Amino acid sequence: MAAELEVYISGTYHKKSEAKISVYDHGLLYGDGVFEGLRAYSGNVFRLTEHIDRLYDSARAICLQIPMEKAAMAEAVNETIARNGLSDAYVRLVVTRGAGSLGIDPERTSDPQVIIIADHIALYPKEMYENGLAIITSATIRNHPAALNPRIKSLNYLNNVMAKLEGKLAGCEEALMLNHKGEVAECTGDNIFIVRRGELLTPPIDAGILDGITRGAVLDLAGQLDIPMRETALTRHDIYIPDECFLTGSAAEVIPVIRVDDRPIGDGKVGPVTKRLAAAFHELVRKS
Ligand code: PXG
Repeated sequence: MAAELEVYISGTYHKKSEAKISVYDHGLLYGDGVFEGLRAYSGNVFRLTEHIDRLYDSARAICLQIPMEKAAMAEAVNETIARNGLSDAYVRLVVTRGAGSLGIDPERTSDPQVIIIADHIALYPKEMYENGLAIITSATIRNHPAALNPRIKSLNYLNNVMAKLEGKLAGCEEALMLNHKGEVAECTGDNIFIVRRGELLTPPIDAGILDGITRGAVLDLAGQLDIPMRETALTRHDIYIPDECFLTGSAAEVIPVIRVDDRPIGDGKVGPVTKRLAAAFHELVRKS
């Protein structure tokens, strides 16, 4: 596409190079805001309603009033994709607390900003979808639910950024985060699943994780494919001994994991249940 992408900011479109937000915005100053990452396939946003519901729930949890109705938000997302001539796209929806005076107090702000970016995303190289990803367990734990609940997709991702950095420094594209109890939570931007003796296992939401929309879709697919599944607390032990392991996320989709902390998972190759679910997921998003 020749034309420069356009970004939606609170009702108007700006060229990507000119799309700007105030340096006094508390989204920048304090990470005070929420976001969503969505995918469109052939012009259709996958599970748009669920993403918008989660965005409004995140906002509500931090007492941030989004200055538009959900229906208008959905329309703005679709319009941003269409206006940019995109059909397969990644959409980043951001709502900031807005510009204010210095000081943490959210009451010192006014005018929350709604930003919609439609662009492309490539989180992992194609080769890793075929042959699997190596991950490490990060020493950085997931946010304690009593501090900043991981269900809130807030602009405070520094904890996850630090864990991702640990992964990168160890030569891995993703890193597993444990929760404050030492149980498996999720990766920095993806939920985690394992397969053990034919059963699909994933940590429950109360392990302190994001209620992933791809995670939910994969659990639905497992039900439809008669793959036994359970949401259950997992430890590092469980993650070291399964037959298969994979991650899910809007950006990542379904990506196999073949090594954890340098230990091979199963036979070190992408397993059959992972392949089945990845194929079913691709079919689902393409007909959504
Ligand atoms: N856990 C965390 C911490 C996430 O941030 C997921 C799980 C997967 O959730 P969904 O609903 O997407 O299945 C996420 C989502 C990025 C990027 O830019 C990250 C996500 C989504 C889109 C883009 O790295 N993470």
